[in-house]
Amino acid sequence: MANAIRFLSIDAVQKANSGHPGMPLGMADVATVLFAKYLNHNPDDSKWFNRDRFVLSNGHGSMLLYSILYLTGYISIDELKNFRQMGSKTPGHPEFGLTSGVEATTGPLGQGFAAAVGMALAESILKKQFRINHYTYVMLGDGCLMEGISHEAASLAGHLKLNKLIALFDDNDISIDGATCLSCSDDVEKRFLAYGWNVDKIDGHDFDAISLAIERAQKSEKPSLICCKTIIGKFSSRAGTSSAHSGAFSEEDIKQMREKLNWNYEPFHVPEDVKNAWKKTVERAKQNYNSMSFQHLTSEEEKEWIPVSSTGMTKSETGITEDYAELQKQRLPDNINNSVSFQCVTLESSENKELQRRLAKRLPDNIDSVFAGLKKQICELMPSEATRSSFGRVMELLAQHMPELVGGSADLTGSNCTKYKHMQVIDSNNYSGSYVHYGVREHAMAACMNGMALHGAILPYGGTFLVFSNYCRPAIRLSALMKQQVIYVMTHDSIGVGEDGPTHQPIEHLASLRAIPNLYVFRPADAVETLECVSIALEKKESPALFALSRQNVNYMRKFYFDIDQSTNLSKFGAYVLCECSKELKVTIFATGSEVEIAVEAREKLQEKGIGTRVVSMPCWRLFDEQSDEYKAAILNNDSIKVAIEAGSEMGWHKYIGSNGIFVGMKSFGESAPYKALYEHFNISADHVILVKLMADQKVSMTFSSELSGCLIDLAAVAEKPVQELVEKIMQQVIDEVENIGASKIIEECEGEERIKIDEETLQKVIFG
Ligand SMILES: Cc1ncc(C[n+]2csc(CCOP(=O)(O)OP(=O)(O)O)c2C)c(N)n1
Ligand SMILES: [Mg+2]
Repeated sequence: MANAIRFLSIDAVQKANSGHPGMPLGMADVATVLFAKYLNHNPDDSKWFNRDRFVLSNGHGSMLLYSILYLTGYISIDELKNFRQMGSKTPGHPEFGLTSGVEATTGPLGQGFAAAVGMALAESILKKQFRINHYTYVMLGDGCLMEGISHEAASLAGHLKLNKLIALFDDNDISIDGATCLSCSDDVEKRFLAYGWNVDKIDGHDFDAISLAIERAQKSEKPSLICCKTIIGKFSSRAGTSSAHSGAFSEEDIKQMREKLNWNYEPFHVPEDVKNAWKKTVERAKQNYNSMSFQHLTSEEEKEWIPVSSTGMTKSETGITEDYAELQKQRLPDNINNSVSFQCVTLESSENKELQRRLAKRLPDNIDSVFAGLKKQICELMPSEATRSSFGRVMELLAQHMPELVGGSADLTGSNCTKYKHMQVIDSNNYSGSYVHYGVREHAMAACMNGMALHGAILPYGGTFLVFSNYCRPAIRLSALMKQQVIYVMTHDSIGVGEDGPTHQPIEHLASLRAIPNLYVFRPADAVETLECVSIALEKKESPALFALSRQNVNYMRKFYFDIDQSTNLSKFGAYVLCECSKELKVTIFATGSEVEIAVEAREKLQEKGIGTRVVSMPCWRLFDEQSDEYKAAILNNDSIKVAIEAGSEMGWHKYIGSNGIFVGMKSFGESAPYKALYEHFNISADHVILVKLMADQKVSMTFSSELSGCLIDLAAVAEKPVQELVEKIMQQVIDEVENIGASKIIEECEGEERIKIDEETLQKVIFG
């Protein structure tokens, strides 16, 4: 049976002339024992809720999994023949959602392992709510264990005593560069013992040893690591060397392997007796399916009951009557009727409905009215508060109605506003809570949330500072790629962090996160927008959402939107006119989050000067991009001067404000200072917006005269007090910069004043960076 995995794997790699045969050749024996004897699964119902989860963290060995998925009836032989080809269900690395039986997208080493920790955690949390009972198996290699994320994830799993987690380590001492001793001399056993794991060391080619180790692990009270000593590329001429890791073998090599293992068949051919042996393993797994809980029930009638075994409950605890059990037995297929006794129990029909709701990711029926009630309250209250507090305000209420919400933070609970009064903390003695203290483990937190979301019936959210989203980024990318609904709560979203300084002040983060496809990055301006964005995120069932939330208080902004009926969710357009101009439209100011109030202040001042200005609040770029062309054109209004204000990187903004648009934001890292001083220092202020707008106007005349000082002097004449000071400051900056860059400059006397002449290119460089 194991050799079927071996030959299917090498046949597929040969045909594709690309792929990784070494790992399947080495781990075929371990995988065979696991799938044949232990893994509970059902190819006819691959989403069976109580199935054991199997994650291939060393995703480069995808052919091992695909071979098994073929042998157990998930995919066809043609898919194996199409390995790594366009449109096949057998891409280079396993992809969740594409291939039935693939539990997680893996390939970035270590991510699958951490996701498996999340799945095991989900099982522990849900066990009480839905009486599920399954194992999470994860296969991983040296690479996964070298990756830092494996430390965080293993440490968390050990702390939480996730004893249903069983990790099968392909302990082959080889990675791409050669022997692992080139770069690593960890004692993996001691490392995991120190994390509080149960560790076993076996010969990964000894079937009995594999069986015994899995059985020991199943009984363990701790998570288990089974170090399986294997030979990479076993039976090939490259066995035991890094050259077996990837790439097709020579024809001669393949011929010798076929001879050695007596496998005298055409490529992709599996003899009937071996096929049958694999089929039998499916029958075993299916038998458990029929006698275990949570099948996907289809008929209306059956939805009212769920058979359960292995619950550890006595007959009386199940609360079922013999009559009822009899009735359920009659519904079961004949072949297993006898193996099921009174183990059929009803879940309270409400409990079952709740499970169906959560698996389908349907929101509770009353959620619209919950949102509407809170929105009304906020509109009356008009709170000036940090958007992280607004987020907490919204989630606190929602979490009381949505038990699927499992929150957490990477040791910043109070700062992230992620834990609410009614929430119990999950710990190794009690998993019935809904809050995880992830510790300072952002990598693992994000990847575990993926695992929980993949598991089903949980909607995870977790927080850290936006600047540390970089530590979550690989997992965020995978949430987006796997279409998983995970909510990332990223507070302290700009230089508004203040005194903690540039290490804690995100600059390029919004731009880089917005670049991730399918990730909805929300940066709400106030409490109402925060509520609206949360409600949108809950509807996005196939996308992760990331909230960039302010540390500092922001004013309530929606009061500037003049509509008595505030019920429309304006944020769902991604960008909308918050303040319309009351004169002919000359300027449109776009802003997000805490900078929206600066935009509104600038608008007021420009309007006073007779310059018609509108403010567009833009809480989510992606949503705006999805609007109709007409809507986008109406908002972008290409005839007005466009200004964008965001205390972050300029990158991406010119898509909306055009190449001539004016960006007011960050061009460097921040500084350590009180936040108000920082906004002033970096010229993120209403006055600066006015100044650059006026300068932009002047630029037009600059085409006739390249005398910058003239421009500034004229400007000084029209500007009022604070702006005038700013003009002087900027003039000085210009002079300094011109000197710095050594640009040619001519200082001349003109009507008793000193003037500098510089060319327009230099001017642009100095003013606009
Ligand atoms: C995060 C990450 N870094 C690098 C790689 C590229 N890569 C793929 S497999 C591999 C070596 C992994 O070694 P091991 O897990 O021991 O696999 P084996 O060669 O034993 O199959 C590397 C570096 C990757 N897939 N993910
Ligand atoms: Mg290895």
